[in-house]
Amino acid sequence: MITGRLSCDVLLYKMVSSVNTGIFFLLVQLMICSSRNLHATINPTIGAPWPMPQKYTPTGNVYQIEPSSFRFEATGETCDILTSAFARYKQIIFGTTLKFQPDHGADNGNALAIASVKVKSECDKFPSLESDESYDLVVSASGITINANEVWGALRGLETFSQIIVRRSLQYFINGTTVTDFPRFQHRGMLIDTSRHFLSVDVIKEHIEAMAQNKFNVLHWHIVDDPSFPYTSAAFPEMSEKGSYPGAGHIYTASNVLDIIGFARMRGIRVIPEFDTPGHTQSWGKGIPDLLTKCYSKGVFDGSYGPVDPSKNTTYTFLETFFGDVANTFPDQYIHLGGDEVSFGCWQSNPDITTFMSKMSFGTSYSKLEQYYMQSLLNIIGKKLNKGYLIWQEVIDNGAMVQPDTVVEVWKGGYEEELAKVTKLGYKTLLSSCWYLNYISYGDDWRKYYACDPQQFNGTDAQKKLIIGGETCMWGEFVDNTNLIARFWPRAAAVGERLWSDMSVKNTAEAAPRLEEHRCRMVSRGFAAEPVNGPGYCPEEYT
Ligand code: CP6
Repeated sequence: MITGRLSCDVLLYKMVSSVNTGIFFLLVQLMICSSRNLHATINPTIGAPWPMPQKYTPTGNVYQIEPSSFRFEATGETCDILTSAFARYKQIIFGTTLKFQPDHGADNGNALAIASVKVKSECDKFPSLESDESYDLVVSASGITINANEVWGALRGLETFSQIIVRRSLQYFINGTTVTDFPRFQHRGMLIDTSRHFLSVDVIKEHIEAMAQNKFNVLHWHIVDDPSFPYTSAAFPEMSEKGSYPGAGHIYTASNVLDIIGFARMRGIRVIPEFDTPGHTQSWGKGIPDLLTKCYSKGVFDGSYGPVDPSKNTTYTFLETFFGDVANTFPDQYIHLGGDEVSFGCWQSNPDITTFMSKMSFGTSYSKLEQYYMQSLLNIIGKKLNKGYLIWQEVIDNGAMVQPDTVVEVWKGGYEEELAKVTKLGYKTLLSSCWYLNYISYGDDWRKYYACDPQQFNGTDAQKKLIIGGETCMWGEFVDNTNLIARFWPRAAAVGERLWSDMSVKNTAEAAPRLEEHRCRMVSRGFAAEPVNGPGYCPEEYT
């Protein structure tokens, strides 16, 4: 076991024992060591959790755990989420070695056998923006306890518990520890894009499992877009029949979607679908022929289509039925409505739109037309379907009136100004601009993701409180089943720590070895997580 104290003691010993070391160096070293011991983030530490808990205090004591006798015990509320988490974490911690694990119990006086998990309330619901994910974890000679107000905190505590256990030569050790933990931000999301390339249900589940390991709590499912429409709408099944990629199995059936939502719920992860309109909708037009704007060239329909046609009444009756089904299918209180990157060229070319514009007195302002469309859609979702919504920043930039509980996602460059602007208007805000993980480059780019802080902009404390978190995005143009996991992980873990841990946890030199250990931990759990810091290796114990 190496703790900060021990490694400092070793350093001090070396200093003192080298005869010519001056008193000055000794003092400097003493200062560094004592200041390190004041902080919980000690390096290098084996079995250090990622993301770093708010308060993490290893005691320096080490206990052994016997796989054959170890069990979890619920001492408060319990439900399916907790019992399946017990089974899952037993498997994660001891894995298949459980089968041939020799029992060391007889010769170990200091083995811990039971982890007691106490949940005060709320066990069998769906996670939400208001979920309480806080927990305490104590590992001492008198036992292992996890205390949480809600089951969501117990899940995060179980994850931390699984990380501070270290396997060495088929024996399991755990660091004596006191953890008090809660997330810095309530919304810690990851965007996947299943329109540019289809992602299988299995790969999505594998990704959700990796999210849980990194304490992310929102899967932002950008499920449809221009290239394909894999979502099976109960009300309009022709949309996926005609709009999905051809060939077998490029759709998500209703039961696939429920399966993914249920799998995520068990891990305290919300599934927020995005149905992006009025742009990014080419695939919608295959099943619903009159939905999109006909584009004209020299006064005649040229055979191509633009954004959703905002001038027709039928558009809005369609949207109400379509989103009615979406609202029933996805239990989360929020739906992402997109609203980004609307190009006006096709609208400008269409004579019916021109007539509608003058009837509505929009002049030649196509952003007024866009605003009119978004406003009507937001009213359907907010007032008729009683759901909250997330939108991309353009909707606010174009001046639409949105519900006060709207969440605005900032994704463009110049995000500091945009965060200041959107929070000044009083909206809850998410940042994703600095976390586009579909961009890849050679080297340890996790450092730049780690450095980006969503509350670093010019604003009041009240404005900063409106930042509810952030999202890392994996746009799918060059990503499918073959590379989703490796492209996300472990680079996204850097974002995971930024969104979970205290803002003072930002020293990359300190984070680097912990992230390296965490990456090995991901590999040991079967994820194809890439190397992070250049040349290196994972300990044999993890392979
Ligand atoms: N698709 C949709 C995209 C993007 C957006 N919306 C996107 C734009 C620019 C970059 C990456 C992704 N592919 N529907 C913008 C939110 Cl750099």
